[in-house]
Amino acid sequence: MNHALKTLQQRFITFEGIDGAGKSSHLQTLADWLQQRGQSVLVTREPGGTPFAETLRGLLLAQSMHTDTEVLLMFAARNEHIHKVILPALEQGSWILCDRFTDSTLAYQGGGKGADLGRLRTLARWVQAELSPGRTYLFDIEAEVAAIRRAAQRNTIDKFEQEDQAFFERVIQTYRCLAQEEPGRYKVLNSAQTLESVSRQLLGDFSAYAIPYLN
Ligand code: Z5A
Repeated sequence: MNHALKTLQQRFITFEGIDGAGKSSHLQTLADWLQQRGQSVLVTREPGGTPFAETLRGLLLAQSMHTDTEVLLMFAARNEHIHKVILPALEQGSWILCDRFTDSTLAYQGGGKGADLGRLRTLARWVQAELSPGRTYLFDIEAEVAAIRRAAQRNTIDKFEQEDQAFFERVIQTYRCLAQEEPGRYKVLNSAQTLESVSRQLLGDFSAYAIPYLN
């Protein structure tokens, strides 16, 4: 592997989980932690992160489409995001905190909707080449608990949030398998605990992980 990229991508951190797991809340906690230490931080999300990819996000979250179309649009948005935002920011020495990345496609389109994982991985290799997150946090929570949190919070719901509980159970099970496959990259956080407790788990792990990569 390209040695320079291998070092740079240790600052590429992704946040994963089913909706309502709390990843967006904790992403901001980590951004604040890094900024307080004088680090350059870019907060971004998928699908999205560039004007064009945000346009695709609008379609993906609102329109019904064939699962393969959904997969291809997710990777099209990701390709833009990688080339226009992620790689340039890594080259400038920034930390990147990204709300969802390819693991979401494996979990939602693969686990949730039954798209073939082998084909998804082929597309991931094509689009990402050697790029991979250095650390991925999985906010692990039972689908039932996440649904209660979502119901308490939301006024409007997008296409994915209309899926039933069995769908979200398949998604979280897929995430758990992915985490077992790559224990060096993944850190699983028990997100059923209080916000404070989840923050402690996150910052406890991250402060140890980040030592070699802080400027
Ligand atoms: N998607 C896909 O299918 N394939 C892909 O490849 C990609 C995405 C990249 C948009 O994602 C959709 O795209 C997503 C998957 C699909 N759809 N779904 N469903 P998104 O990330 O933009 O949307 P989201 O997943 O719905 O995330 P969110 O709204 O940002 O939710 P969250 O990050 O999981 O949770 P939160 O907003 O931080 O917290 C939810 C609420 O719970 C909030 O009121 C918090 O205050 C509360 N909360 C959080 N933690 C706690 C604890 N510990 N205790 C009590 N209450 C808590």
